[in-house]
Amino acid sequence: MKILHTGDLHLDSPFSSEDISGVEKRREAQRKTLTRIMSLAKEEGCDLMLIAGDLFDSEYVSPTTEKLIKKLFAEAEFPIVISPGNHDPYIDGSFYKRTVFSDNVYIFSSPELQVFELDSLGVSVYGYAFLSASLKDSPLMDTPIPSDSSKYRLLCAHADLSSPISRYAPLTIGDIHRFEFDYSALGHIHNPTDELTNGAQNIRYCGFAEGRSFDERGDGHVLIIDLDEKGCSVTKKKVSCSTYTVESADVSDISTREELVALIHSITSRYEDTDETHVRLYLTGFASDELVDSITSLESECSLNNIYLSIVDETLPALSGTSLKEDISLRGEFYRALLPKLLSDEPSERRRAILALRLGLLAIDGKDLTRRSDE
Ligand SMILES: [Mn+2]
Repeated sequence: MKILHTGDLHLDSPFSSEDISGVEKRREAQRKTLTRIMSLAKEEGCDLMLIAGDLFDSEYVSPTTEKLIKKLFAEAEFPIVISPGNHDPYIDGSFYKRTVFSDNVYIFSSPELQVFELDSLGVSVYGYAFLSASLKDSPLMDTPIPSDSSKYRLLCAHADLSSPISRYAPLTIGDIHRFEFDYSALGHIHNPTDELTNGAQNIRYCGFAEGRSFDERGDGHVLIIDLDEKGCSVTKKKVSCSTYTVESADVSDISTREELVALIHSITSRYEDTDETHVRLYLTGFASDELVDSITSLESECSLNNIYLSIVDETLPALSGTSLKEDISLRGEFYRALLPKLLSDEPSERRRAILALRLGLLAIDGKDLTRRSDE
């Protein structure tokens, strides 16, 4: 049998770093990704879909999203099992509780282990629901293991395997092995690693399907599971509409705005043929004040149709290098005092120190600081 495993879509996320039109665009992309997922399940001939929590980002679900989900779920010719997570708990007034879904939709509603017996598929799907933003006990911990059955035994759960004291359903690998699930479809960790599941092929986090920020970089996927008596094989399928990516460039050899524009274009052009891409570009090295002043205006100028560019200025003042190090005046003393922080591994500390150096040098030179107040 074939299963599509997804979760952590966080539909209707706030996208608070975007402007109003940007927010609606990103939410639309999330809906498009869900539509792609449903089409993929059909194309792949999936018998079952498992949604391992955080389908929604919060209690708030927009009317557009509600309508789309009801339609997509009703059109699906396979059962859909949902286990509500910490972002979309099963509570009074929630979309899950107040909506009348088509008969193929099964939603867990208890923090204790429940089961949906899908006899026509020969499958028992175990799971549970978050009833609030946390679920402190492992729902598998004190629960008797189900007696033998000829059916496939699956788990669909929003759970945190990373810590036994997590507030987000702290299951352990041992818990899962004890139940001898043929496949465990997990949600909650958006960038999963193999260590979390001890590399087990049949215990998987789906990861994010559509990135929402620079913390979720690269393509988003769902998992397609082929399950038979011998075991399961898992394939990742790309479904995301847009991606987030991080680049950096040293500008030390650049002296004019035109050269900087050319450098930025050489980076963004790598993404010209991709879907919508959000590029965060860190500029490093040494830059003159004039070059630094031009950076803000470059963001929109260098953003192409499908590329949204944000530039983070991490450059050091061009004068600083060796000349400041050996400067015997207050300028040199100021630079040397800041140097440990300028070289800090902590990005926020480094950024603050760079800003302090720029402003400090301007102040020492008796220059006007107000034109830089936007920083
Ligand atoms: Mn999540």
